[in-house]
Amino acid sequence: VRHVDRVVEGLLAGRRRDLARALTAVETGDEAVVRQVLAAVHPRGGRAHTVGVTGPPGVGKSTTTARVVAELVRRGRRVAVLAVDPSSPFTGGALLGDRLRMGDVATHEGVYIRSMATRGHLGGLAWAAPHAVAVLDAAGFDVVLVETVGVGQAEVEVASLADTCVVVSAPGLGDAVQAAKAGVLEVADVHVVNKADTPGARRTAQELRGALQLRADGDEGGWDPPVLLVAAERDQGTAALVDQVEAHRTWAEASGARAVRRRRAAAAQVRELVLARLRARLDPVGWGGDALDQAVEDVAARRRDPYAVADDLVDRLGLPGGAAGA
Ligand SMILES: Nc1nc2c(ncn2[C@@H]2O[C@H](COP(=O)(O)OP(=O)(O)OP(=O)(O)O)[C@@H](O)[C@H]2O)c(=O)[nH]1
Ligand SMILES: [Mg+2]
Repeated sequence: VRHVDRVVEGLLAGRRRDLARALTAVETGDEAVVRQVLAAVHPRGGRAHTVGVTGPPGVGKSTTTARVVAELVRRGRRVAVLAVDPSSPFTGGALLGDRLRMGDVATHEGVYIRSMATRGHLGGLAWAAPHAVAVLDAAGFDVVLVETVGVGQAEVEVASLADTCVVVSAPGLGDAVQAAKAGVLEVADVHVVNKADTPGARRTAQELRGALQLRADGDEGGWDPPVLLVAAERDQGTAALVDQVEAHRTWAEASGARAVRRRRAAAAQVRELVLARLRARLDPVGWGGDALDQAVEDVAARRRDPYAVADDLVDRLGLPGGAAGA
């Protein structure tokens, strides 16, 4: 597709309109377009520091992100924000809300803010978000912040794909126990207990430190995730937060932890694409259609056993080595 080349050229040259087009392409475009964009941006990426910001709904992720952006701008960085909204198929409302929260900083020329809806898109969040990050990375931003609501496995996965992951909680809202349930404690490199201006914040931080201590044995070695009290609305604790985010970056780069994490992210992406291709090859043999329906009937009616049916379906793919995965 020829116009994709022009779009990629434009985004590499720093044209915002083309950046927006490329993001729309990887978010909603067909596979041929996504491939073309990725082929162009992937080799040019890897320089940006990607930072995940996650946590339960309403804890202050967007407010905190806005403060972090402002502080990074003060430090001379070019910053992109990808606000992933898992609940709404329409980006309009979320985008407007986040823009408002971002305030003046949203209009700074070194800042780019983009919301991304996830529901209703083929492949979902885990598939589209890394592509969008790759585009922003190639566009030359120093830092790419990805805000996701840490409620589901997919969101946690996206957060864990970042170089540095900030997990936000707040007293009453995402306390330590809730966070542990959602599986977000493990992915945190920096913990923020936001709304430090409200009662209970200190205790929430204490509980969190206690919960972390229980898990501390046999951790990554060398990085001890700090628990920071922040009052994002009053812009208190924000500079300390940015200090820790940058300290984690320095540590991860020097220790090799970043390389390990990026390799893991690459593995997850490749694995997902391979599985998607295998699924696509099942389609012509009636995967999800006649052949599968028939197989399910046979198993349910006890005419055949599930292993025999699975072997049979995989056999029809004609992969070398056959189906029996023994
Ligand atoms: N008291 C207090 N309220 C805060 C603070 N930071 C954010 N809030 C409020 O908490 C509410 C949620 O803030 P957001 O930044 O939208 O939180 P969020 O985590 O991004 O929310 P979702 O994206 O909807 O999950 C808003 O009403 C904010 O004004 C803070 O430091 N102190
Ligand atoms: Mg938000």
